[in-house]
Amino acid sequence: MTSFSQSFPAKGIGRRNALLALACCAITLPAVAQQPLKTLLVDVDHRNVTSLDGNWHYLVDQPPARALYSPDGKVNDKTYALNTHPNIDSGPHNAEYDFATAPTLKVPGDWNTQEPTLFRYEGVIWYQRDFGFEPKPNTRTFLHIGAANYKSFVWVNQKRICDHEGGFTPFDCEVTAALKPGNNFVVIAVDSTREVDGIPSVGIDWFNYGGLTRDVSLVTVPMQFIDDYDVHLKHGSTFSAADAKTLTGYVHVEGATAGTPVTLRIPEAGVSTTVKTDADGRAPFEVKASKLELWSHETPKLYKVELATGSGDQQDKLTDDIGFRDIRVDGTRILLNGKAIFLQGVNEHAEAPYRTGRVCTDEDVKNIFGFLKDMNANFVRLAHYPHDERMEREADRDGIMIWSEIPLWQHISFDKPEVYAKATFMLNEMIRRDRDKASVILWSVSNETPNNPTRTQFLTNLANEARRLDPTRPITSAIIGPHLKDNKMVENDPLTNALDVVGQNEYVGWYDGRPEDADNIQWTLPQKPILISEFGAEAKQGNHGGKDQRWTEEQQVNVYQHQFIMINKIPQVRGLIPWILMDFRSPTRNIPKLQDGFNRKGLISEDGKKKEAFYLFQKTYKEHSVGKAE
Ligand code: GCB
Repeated sequence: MTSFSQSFPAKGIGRRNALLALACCAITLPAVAQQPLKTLLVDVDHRNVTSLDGNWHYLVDQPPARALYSPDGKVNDKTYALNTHPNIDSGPHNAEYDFATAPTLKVPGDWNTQEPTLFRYEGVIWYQRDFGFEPKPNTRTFLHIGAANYKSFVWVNQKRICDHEGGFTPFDCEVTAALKPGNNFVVIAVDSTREVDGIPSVGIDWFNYGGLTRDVSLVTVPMQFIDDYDVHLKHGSTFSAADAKTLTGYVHVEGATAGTPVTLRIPEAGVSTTVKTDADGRAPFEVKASKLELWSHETPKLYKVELATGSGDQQDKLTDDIGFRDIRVDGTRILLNGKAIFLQGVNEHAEAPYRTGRVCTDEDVKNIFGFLKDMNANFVRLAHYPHDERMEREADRDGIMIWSEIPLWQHISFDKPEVYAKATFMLNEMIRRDRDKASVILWSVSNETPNNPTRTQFLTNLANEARRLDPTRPITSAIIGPHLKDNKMVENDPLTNALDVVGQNEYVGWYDGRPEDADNIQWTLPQKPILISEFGAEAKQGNHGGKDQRWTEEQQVNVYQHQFIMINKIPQVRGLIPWILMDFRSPTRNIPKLQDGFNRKGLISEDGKKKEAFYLFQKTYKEHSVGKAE
């Protein structure tokens, strides 16, 4: 529990105590026996797949989850995973569960908002569904799970296939050997229990929605197949718009022997080339486009990229829609295609507008982007974990830039090597899924972590790992502290040294001081691009009163107006990211009538009603009246 005894710059004593209390009472469950999964398929949403979305039977395995975990903490393969039908009416009485007659939950979807009795349930739920399948010779089949919160244990036809830890990134389990012609079934136990050594850990300020929260499918591919690729504009030491025509990257062919040909075609850009894999199945390339329009907020141009390897029935062919652009930091500026930009953004949790629950449909994404466009935003921070891939797809099409982060939130067990290993898994999965999305301009490694040497070392290593995985994007993190003292705020967290762009969270006017204190604050900040990555105040939509009256829309506006005065005086601020677009569920927000289980810092209520502060940002962003690109 070292991480919880470390000193942490809490914004409010009450909040801090709440986190500590959660930490003491958490039960530590057995760690998942996670093996690095062999592969992770990218671009699954463009492949021809067999969708397993729809109704799945479910059974609740209430804590201590004795069907899933044996008393020694091991995962039990011989209970519900077998999906045997019990002799309920006759014969020897052998088992007391039955999926066939069990109720169903929709996949994708969290369980909490689908069934009232599961609303506050945190624990294990077993999912089961039948599916028909006709295996084809010389193919391999993967079960692709878009995300399941938090741990998953997967069986197909009674065989344990894989385990996965991490609630917000995709994973693939190979099921080729387990499938048979005709009827098959899959059983997935999902455990949403928070753990001290999990990422995130136990104390979070959002709702821990459990379940198979994203799309599930079966993906059949030839014996050698494209499982990963990176096609991007060459990222040299300098950028010149006139020369920006070279595309580079790699295509990885799983199972390929050295010398396997791979073709890359982008007809509209005049690209057509064939390259060969090395002994690791990786085919690096560098190719010149005859013409190339760069992706930007104003011109979100996407190209059809075609990749292919193999021939006849062993051909694997993929298409993707990819934009090409250059993002880099120069001194205190952020340059997109060589041009200094100012990010007019907002934070967003993956909370579905109107219906509430985890975002998982096209409709949810359409509603969120409707708000972003209405607000005149060009940027969104997807807090505090990777969101549904639909978000990046829509952002690519709409020209909205994205900050994407892993759920390394506040206190986690920074002293444990196994937690570092988990963090690198999650980072890998996030970058791998979205590295070909032009909209993603920043990877973030963490949010508001306690300032101490163990943490700093952990996150410095992680930031370097992110750069190793993707040398083309700046790395950031949201930092909290300093606190207001004598009109001064001095940011001296050494973690800033490891970052290209510094996310500065601060809540002057809400957790810290009075709104008007902001006017005279003198900030000392690193000479790097700074994004004010969280700031704001709570207001209950429809609650009106004086500008100094807490919880009113007027006070929320007042806080932001004073923030704007302060921000306009900080020369290296390159973006505004108010906390937060929409009110979101958080079980720790327990003031009746005002919060009712929601964090009310939204500019919009959970049922889609805009607060006054929304209109303030709409106008400010339209007029570009706060902040400068250089
Ligand atoms: C923060 C956290 C965010 C919280 C927010 C708040 O600093 O990063 O996750 O929800 O403050 O409302 O307190």
